[in-house]
Formats: sequence, structure tokens, C-alpha cells
Amino acid sequence: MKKIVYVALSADILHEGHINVLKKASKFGDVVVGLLTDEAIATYKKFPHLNYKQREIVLKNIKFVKRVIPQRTHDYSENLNILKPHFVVHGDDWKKGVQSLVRKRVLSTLKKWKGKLIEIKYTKNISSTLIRDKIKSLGTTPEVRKSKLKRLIAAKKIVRFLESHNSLTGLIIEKLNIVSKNQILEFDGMWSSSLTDSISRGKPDNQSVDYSTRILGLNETLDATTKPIIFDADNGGRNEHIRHLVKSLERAGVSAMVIEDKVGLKQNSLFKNQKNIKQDSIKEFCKKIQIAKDSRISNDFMIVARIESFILGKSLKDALNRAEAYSKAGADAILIHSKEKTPKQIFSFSKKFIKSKYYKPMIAVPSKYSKTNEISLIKNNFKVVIYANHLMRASHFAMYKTASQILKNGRSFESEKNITNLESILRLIK
Ligand code: SPV
Ligand code: MG
Repeated sequence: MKKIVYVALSADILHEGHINVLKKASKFGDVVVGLLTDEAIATYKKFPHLNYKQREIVLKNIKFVKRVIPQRTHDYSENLNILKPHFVVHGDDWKKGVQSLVRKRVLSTLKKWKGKLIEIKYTKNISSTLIRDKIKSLGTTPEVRKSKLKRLIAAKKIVRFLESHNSLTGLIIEKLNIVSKNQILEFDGMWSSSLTDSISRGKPDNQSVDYSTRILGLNETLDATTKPIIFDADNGGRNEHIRHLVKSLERAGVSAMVIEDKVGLKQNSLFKNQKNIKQDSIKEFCKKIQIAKDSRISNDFMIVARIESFILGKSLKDALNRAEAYSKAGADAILIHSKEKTPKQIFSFSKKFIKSKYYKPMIAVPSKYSKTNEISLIKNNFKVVIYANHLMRASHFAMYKTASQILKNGRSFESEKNITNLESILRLIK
């Protein structure tokens, strides 16, 4: 009987380095590839371009591969304990960094049946990360970008969006990543906020800035980025206009449109006084959701219903009734908003809604209850978190401070330590 050789791969971008590993592995026996699922990859590195099925097809057709099985965690133990392979083969580039702990676990697991780890010399000057960066610089297509949000929701414990109001903020979201506890942390996409789109144009958040103007601005961000976008569409406007809005957003490659159940002249939901603001009737808002849903070209485009019951002082029961009705009408996700300092309202909602037969993924916007962290949102079954205005607030704070300092000192020297240095700004966009 031939020996079993286990190789774990993401196989999102295959290159000669992978073929080298697989070829050498096949010399030791039958190669079983543990193909990392989207979920497994999302826990420690950048989300794959291709989904599991697509990656599986490619691998199954490589002559050095005997079998492909899913590896559902970054850790190999589960598959190793089932397969008990004679060998595990990996490139020798995983001794340091986010993979080193996984390597240690592989070694200790293999010990149980005297399996061996074979490490193959890393192929120089080639890596998926290098290729990925090159591909990123080429950009993306609207279809690929649009489909990302659904995939992220299916694969990640929580999907993290941050507000963007221009290309520069988009680029920060696109590029920033930090390593913490053996994981690469990054934002998954951009929230196109009505509040910050308005403020950046010196207008109030009451639909003074129309959709066309906002989408024109968004186009610049689309040019500079590849991550998915959730568009804040206020209440979606008149029913007669929704079809055109959906069309424009889809064509641009936006992944989701959030519509809120308010009518009449809107104001921002975080204002204390919401006295003159009216909520739509369930019936009318469901009609709006249906129109939006019927206008879609692709199932990848998500219609998110945003419930303002808590903002307007209404009850949990009202919010739940609406959530079920909106879900039945076709909403793909529910954004439950609150302007309380604690997450009590939204957690009381999620506790009930998760049990509903009309359950849909829930989105939280912790602007006021900002002490609430992602771990507790996950525990309370939220799938998406939107940090809705923070890059705008950060830049306003820094700009105000710098402008005041220059006035006060009659020169700019004192502000140098608070601002990005010239060298970095010049090199920011290569
Ligand atoms: C926005 O960012 O414009 C929003 C969220 O709609 S909130 O400001 O809380 O209304
Ligand atoms: Mg808004």
C-alpha cells in the first residue's frame, strides 16, 4: 500500500512553488491535499479570490494530487487525526510568523503515530502574496467585488466595515493590516455613509447631497480599491426611483444597499431629538424592499433593511415585527440601529430574532455603544459590524488641531509631530 502524504493548501493563486511542493510530496506516496475552506483562511490571512469549489476543481486536476479534502481550520489536527498520514509536506517558510504555532501542532500530532514532517526549500522570488499584490494593483471587476460580501458573511465570524468618504479613506481600509495573536487583522470593506458623504461636502445629512453626486464620488473610491462596499441609501427615496438606484449601485460593483424605514425629510439617527421624524408603515416599507429586490440583476447584491424602531423610541416588539415582515418581503440582512450608550437594545433584539424562522444576518452600528467589542457582537450573533463615521471624525479632529496650531504659532513646525511626514505622504501612492 502506498503511503499517505498530506499537504495543506489554500490554492487561491497557484504558482510553480506549489507545484514544486506537490511534485516532491508525490515522491513519498499518494498526495492528499487538505484544501483550506474560506472559513479557515479567513481566520488567519487574506480572504481568497476564488471560492472553495473553484479552488478544488483546479487542484483535483493536478497530476500530483490523488485526493482533495476540506481542511476546516488553520490547525491541521482534525484532518491529521483522521488520516494519520505517514508524511506532512510543507515549504520551509513557515517556521516564523503566523504559521509557526500551526507547525508546532503538526509536529506534536504526527509524533503520535511516528509520522514525519518534510519541509521543502521555499521557491525564491515567488509567493502568492507577491502575486496577490500585483493583481490588487490591477484592480477588480464590479462582479467580483459585488460578490464578496455574501462570501465574507458566510465565511467569517464577523465582517468588519469602516466608513469611507473618498479614495484616501478607501485606500486606508484597503491596505491596512496588523498582526495580532497570530492573525492578520484587517477591514473587510467600506461603508459609504450618508453622514460623512454629506459632511465632506459641507452639507447636512438630510439628503441635500443626492444619490448621483454620491455615486460619482464613490467612483473615485472604486478606482483606488478592491474591497466590497455597503451603500447607505437613507430611505431609498421614492419607489419610482429605487430601480435606477439599484441599477447604478450594481453596475458600480457595490455589494449591498441599506434602506431605512423612515419617511419624510430625514435627519441623522444619532440626533437626540427625533420628534418630527416618522417611521414608514410596515406595509409600505415591505413594498419598497420588494421593488428593490425585483430590480436586482444579480443575487449577489444584497438588500439590507434598517430598522429605526429603537431610534424613534419604539418597543422591541415593534422592531421584531418589522424584522420578520422585512425578511419575508425579501431583505437579505437586517440592520438594527440604536443610539443608546449600551448594546442592551440590540442584544435584546438579536436574542429573539436569532430564533425566528425569518432570521437573516444581523448588522450592528456601534457608534454610540462604542465600548461594545467585536467579541460580544459575535456572541450575540451579529454577522457584520459597521464603524460608521470614524475616519471622518479622526480627520476632522486632526485637521482642526493642526489648523489651530499653525494660527497660534505663526508657523507649521509645532504641528509636524501630529501629522504624517512629507516623505510618507509623497510615497503613500506609488
Ligand atoms: C450614516 O453613517 O450615515 C448612518 C449611520 O446612516 S448613522 O449616522 O448612525 O445614522
Ligand atoms: Mg446615513
